[in-house]
Amino acid sequence: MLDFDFLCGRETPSVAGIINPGSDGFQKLFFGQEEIAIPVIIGPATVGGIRAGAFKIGDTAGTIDNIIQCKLYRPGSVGFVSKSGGMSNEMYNTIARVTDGIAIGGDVFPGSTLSDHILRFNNIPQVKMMVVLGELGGRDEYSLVEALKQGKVQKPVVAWVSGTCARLFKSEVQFGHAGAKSGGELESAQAKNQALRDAGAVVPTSYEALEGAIKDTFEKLVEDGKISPVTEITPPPIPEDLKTAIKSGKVRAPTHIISTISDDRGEEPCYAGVPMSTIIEQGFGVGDVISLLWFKRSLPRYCTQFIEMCIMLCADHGPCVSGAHNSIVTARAGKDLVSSLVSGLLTIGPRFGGAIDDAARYFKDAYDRGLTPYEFVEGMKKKGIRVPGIGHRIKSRDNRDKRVQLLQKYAHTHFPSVKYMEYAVQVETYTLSKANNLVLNVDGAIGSLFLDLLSGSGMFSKQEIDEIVEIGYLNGLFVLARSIGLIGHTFDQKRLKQPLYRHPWEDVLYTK
Ligand code: Q5B
Repeated sequence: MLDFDFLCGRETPSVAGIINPGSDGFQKLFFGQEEIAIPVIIGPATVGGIRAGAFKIGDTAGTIDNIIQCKLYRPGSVGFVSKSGGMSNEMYNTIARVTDGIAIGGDVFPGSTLSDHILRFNNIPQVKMMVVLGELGGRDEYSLVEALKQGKVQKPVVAWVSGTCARLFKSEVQFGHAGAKSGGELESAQAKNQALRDAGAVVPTSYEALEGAIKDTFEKLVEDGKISPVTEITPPPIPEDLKTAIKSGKVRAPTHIISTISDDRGEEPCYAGVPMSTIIEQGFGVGDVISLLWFKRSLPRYCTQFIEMCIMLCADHGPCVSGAHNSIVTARAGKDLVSSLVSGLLTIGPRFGGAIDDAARYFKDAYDRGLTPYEFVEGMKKKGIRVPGIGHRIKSRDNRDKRVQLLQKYAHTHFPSVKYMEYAVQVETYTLSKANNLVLNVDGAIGSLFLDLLSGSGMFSKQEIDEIVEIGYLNGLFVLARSIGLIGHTFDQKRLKQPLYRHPWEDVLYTK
């Protein structure tokens, strides 16, 4: 309908709302090249109607190509009324150059009659002749016969009542429409055609001859000077939908997103080219999936096991750490899972859990430049930067972090080289000489050991390692791991039906 409006040169769309019972909201549609939002209110129950060159409602007249072929984008001189919307489409084609019509529907009790419209057309000066397409069943055509007999219609009427084939059937036949069932001789197509003919309508001998009858009547009116043939106009081209144009190879459009890690378009999703069935059948674990989706390659088993160890060891560290505390407070404020999770995740940063990338960056830089632990730590101090990966609130020389020890033990057994981790331990030895709690923490252990994994596995070029460290992949391990714990804490609070958290006054130092 909007394309039709555009074709007719309307400046504003004729569609104010979309009728669709049970639905609401807005639908986004094109009006020419511009997108508009139309409210959804009620729903169409008919093929619709059309006034050539002015207004179209519903699907009547079919595709835009058909509408253009039938020249319905501009008014003509023929008023057309039919008992069927579907049959109208065929008649639009037949009448082609000169149409202006409406379908009244094939129901037993239609809302308007053929003669209603013929009399209306009779009063429209622009309409010079009328075409009627009736059908067997009902007596509607006789109201037109009466109007013709009473001289109420002054313009030529070309009519045809379809359904003459009904007589070929031995029993009574119900055609497509509810009202298209002959209820006796008077309602037959033959009787109604004869009555219309007798009343003065132009009625051909068959449907095939209808086009000729319309043509002859139209040409006579032109000859008599009653119709001045319409000056043809070229309708504006309707912009083609991008999808259709691309499909037909007419246009090419740049994509807006590049993706290299996964593809869900085939029979089964693939992670970095590995189909889901392979991942399951070959018993891949979370470490393998992370290898594929983060590093775009399958890493050796000892590497994926190390990744899984990091995830398991960092999944939670009790309810008192920043992330868990935030998630707990948020869950107790009645917020949903995602809000509680995100509230906890947002605490991950340079002091809490998010020091892995910086630890890898600084340890790598210091080791690769050959700095002694003393030069490195004192250099950082001069710059006022705390060494990432060093120091803990509760862990110390005498209370070592078991997670760090487990990771170190695994790496010593499985990694070809642990040079970065050994350097980090030398740094720790130096920082411990300053304070008891300046231990290599879990962030520092993962940061240095991942450098060893990247350089020792032989699976990454020097450039790729630099890129991974520069982009900062490794905090992702803590984010992913700790999400497991934060979700757990959220469920725990909800399960325990904990009330709104309020921090006690006694625990705040109020001072001026
Ligand atoms: N000083 C972690 O600080 C903490 C120093 C340092 C040189 C350092 C601190 C720090 C680097 C960031 C880091 C990850 C904030 C930690 C984690 C996960 C977790 C958490 C959990 C889990 C602790 C006292 C004196 C001061 C400081 C000096 C401290 N750190 N000097 N390099 N790195 N580390 N974060 O204890 O002379 O008195 O001014 O920022 O790696 O987050 O379990 O809790 O799984 O959830 O509050 O394990 O080390 O010490 O701030 O009072 O400092 O030591 O300059 O010297 P603290 P502060 P001064 S793992």
